[in-house]
Amino acid sequence: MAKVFCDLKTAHYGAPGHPEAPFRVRRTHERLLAAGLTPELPPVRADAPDVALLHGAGHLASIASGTFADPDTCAQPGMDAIALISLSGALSAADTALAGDPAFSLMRPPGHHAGKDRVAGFCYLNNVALACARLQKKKPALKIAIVDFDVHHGDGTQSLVMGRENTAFVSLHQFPLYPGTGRESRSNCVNVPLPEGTDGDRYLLAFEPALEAVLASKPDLLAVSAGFDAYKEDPIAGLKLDRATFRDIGALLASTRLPRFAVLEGGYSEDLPMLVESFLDGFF
Ligand code: Q9C
Ligand code: ZN
Repeated sequence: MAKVFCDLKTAHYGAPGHPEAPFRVRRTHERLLAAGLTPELPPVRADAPDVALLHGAGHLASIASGTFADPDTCAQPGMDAIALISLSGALSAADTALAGDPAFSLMRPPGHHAGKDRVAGFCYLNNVALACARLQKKKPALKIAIVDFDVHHGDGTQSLVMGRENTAFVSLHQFPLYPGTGRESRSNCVNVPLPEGTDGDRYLLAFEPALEAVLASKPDLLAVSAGFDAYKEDPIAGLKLDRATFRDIGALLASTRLPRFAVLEGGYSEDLPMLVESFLDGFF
């Protein structure tokens, strides 16, 4: 049985007018319920040792105290606890995938811009990279391919997995766009920069070989950074995917028949709930 993990306790934070807003999880949760998916609380509770697998010793404390400087990423009281709950969803989804069921973490904040000692681009802890590191701590031989279809380059994830054994990373993203990296591939990291205006058909033409490229490493499991900001109506980016393309992306990932989990990254349009539903339609 496919599983969705969600904890609405984390849905309240945010600064007025900020795109990474509570409606994203609240309304998507409602929509998935209506579609017959029943989100569960994450059974795994993330804590400091899970973070220390990849982040620096002072990272959680700097999230708590808000002593980081990123104009896009809010400092809020209790942000360390909120980020840990979001991480819990990713850890639970990863465990579920390893046990054989596809899973999705419907949580915020997102994670793929977070680096070792770096909060950035609405991200505090790198949920996907940490979930993979934790799986590989339990099973060192486990080969993982991370697929990032958020419209922004997964720079934090790339920085944390570059050269890492048993891990391959592929990111498709609008380029140039924030964060400005990801123009070329290097080592175990495949980057597919796409021009502004790229539509769903052209996106899928790029997605299939990109997926093939990381499948060449013969992964045992897929970890997916699922951002929905490549959507044509997204307020902060310029690709032109429609809802059907997100179903196709999910179906292509599912067609690998590999154990798999996905974690919500970006996606800021009012249509996010239906985009997530379409993606899960293909992915589960
Ligand atoms: N200061 C995610 O989608 N925009 N993050 C910067 C120039 C930052 C997006 C604009 C966008 C971050 C997870
Ligand atoms: Zn994004």
